Amino acid sequence: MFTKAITRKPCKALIDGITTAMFGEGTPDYETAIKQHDNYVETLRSLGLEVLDLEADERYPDSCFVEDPAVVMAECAIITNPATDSRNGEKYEIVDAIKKFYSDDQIFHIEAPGTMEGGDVMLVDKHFYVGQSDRTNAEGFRQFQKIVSKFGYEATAVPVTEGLHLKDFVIYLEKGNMLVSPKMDKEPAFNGYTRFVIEPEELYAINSMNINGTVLVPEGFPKTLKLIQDLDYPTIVMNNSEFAKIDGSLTCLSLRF
Ligand code: CIR
Repeated sequence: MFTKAITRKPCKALIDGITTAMFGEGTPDYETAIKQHDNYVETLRSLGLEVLDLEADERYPDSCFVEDPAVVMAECAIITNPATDSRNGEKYEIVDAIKKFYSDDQIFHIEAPGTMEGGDVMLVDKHFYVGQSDRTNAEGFRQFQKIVSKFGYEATAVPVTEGLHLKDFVIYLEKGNMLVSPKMDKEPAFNGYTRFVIEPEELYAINSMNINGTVLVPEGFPKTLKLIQDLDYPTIVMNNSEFAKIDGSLTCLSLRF
């Protein structure tokens, strides 16, 4: 059960966020992004989470994607080392929020030359799957594994070759079910799970998000929505269009614990 979340309001500099346009063309509209973000925060609250919604930080265009500079779990929080110059400083700005919920001896850091972003980290029960991507390297994984093993977690590295982060291509929906890209479907690490392959035109909907049994699904992907509903999950459809324009998905917008 999640009881808390941390989010950060989008800043006006959002229009300069990093993008490969893998999920859509165009520049985000700030006012619409604010509305979508407010709705996101309210939706988490409606599902029972206490949400700490941090102030916008104009120095970091991508800073609303708080999932990346930290990884949180019941026992500890790990401040990551974001790989791009424009995002690396976000790791200093998330610490104060993390300190509201974790004591100093529960906070760990990924240090250079290790890099890591939380979008590459997926937890399934007590097992972390960690994408090896342009943003998370082998040294980042090595340090992460060492930290989480102290708390009884396993960690497995998974290559990410299709785009930004692991959780753009595989997501765990609980109850043994995973949404996967056609390529991730072939990843041996996920053989033991019930996998549902999402076709390329609905790829963005892989990053749906289970919050205490209800699945938030991005708007505009009817096949994936039906699939999730047919699996008997209650769903809430979320318009995330402005974040999609800069490669942002639903999970990126919060840290949940
Ligand atoms: C970036 O490229 O870093 C941002 N524009 C998008 C980050 C998305 N984060 C995530 O999936 N966890």
